[in-house]
Amino acid sequence: MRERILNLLYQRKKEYVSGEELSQKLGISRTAIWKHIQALKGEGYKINSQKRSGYSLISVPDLLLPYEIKRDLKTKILGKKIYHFKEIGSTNDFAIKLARKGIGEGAIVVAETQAKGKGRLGREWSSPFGGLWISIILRPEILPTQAPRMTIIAALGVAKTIRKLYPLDAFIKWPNDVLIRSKVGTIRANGRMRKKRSRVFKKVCGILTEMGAEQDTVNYVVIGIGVNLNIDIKKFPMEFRKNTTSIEKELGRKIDSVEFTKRMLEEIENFYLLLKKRGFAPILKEWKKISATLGKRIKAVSGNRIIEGKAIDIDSHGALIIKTKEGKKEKILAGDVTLMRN
Ligand code: BT5
Repeated sequence: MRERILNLLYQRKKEYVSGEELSQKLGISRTAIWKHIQALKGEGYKINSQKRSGYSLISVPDLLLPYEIKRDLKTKILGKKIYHFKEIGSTNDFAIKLARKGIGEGAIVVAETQAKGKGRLGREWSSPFGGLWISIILRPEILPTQAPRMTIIAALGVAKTIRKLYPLDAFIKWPNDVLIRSKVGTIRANGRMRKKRSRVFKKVCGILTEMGAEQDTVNYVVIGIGVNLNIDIKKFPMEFRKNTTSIEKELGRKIDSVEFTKRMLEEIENFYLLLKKRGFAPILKEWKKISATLGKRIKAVSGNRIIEGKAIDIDSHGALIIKTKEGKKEKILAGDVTLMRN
């Protein structure tokens, strides 16, 4: 009901809509309307009330509220159910609980900040206010070994969203990072500082895919996506600040987080539907076009294996193929990759 009231006010933003009209259109009493309006104000919506004229929506809070994400969202699956938190431990942990309880695919969990954001292998994910910390629950018909495909779909969705919405060069670093190559860097040449196209790639997004599976069946996949949107880099710990960026930092202005979230969900869903319809090959083709890994000299750490060489391909499971100096081809399904200077 609250969503419907908001939508009516939103359609005539800054005008007044009478309590009478709302009550008639929605089939509830004027007192009930008033109560919902109070609740919306409590959530941060600025709504003017005037006895004679009714209600007028002045502004919406700068939060990733479900009503805002759902408005005009063009997805069939993703975001049908949205759980929103001002603060949570980890959106992935909450999403896993929901998935185990049997929630349908497409539900999402989003938080303004996470106290215990998780990276891979028990690492911490810094999640200050201003970022997008979101988990998507899916139930794909894939083999457990094909789960890396879901990370690739999410990374593609994020990178495409950044490229479509802003004049930024977003790339994907295998397996789970989205990086931005700063357009301009300053270098010292012949004793003078000069502006140059930078070769530096910085992390703007990380993805953590977790799944519940039995033998050959995947019960659920939770794709956790963290994107640094409107974040001042100084909010990040010193240890990884140098290699980290945010959309705000790259653009030099704040962006509309709700718009980003909607477009990102749409992009990810498109790739998910493409996977269901046409398999992994077209996804891989898209991925390769914006890979920051392929063709590069890299150092990969996977479990206790350390492999140096040139990243030459991704196979149909999403595994990275590396050609070593000795000409041997090695394959890794999961791990950390460092890009070396070519
Ligand atoms: C990742 O791990 O990149 C996966 C991050 C997934 C975060 C999302 S947010 C929503 C959902 N809920 C969760 O609890 N998690 C997911 P990994 O590749 O292991 O990278 C972790 C490393 O990235 C850390 O050790 C830091 O060096 C660095 N890091 C931490 N926070 C960062 C940030 N906000 N931006 C860029 N780098 C960060």
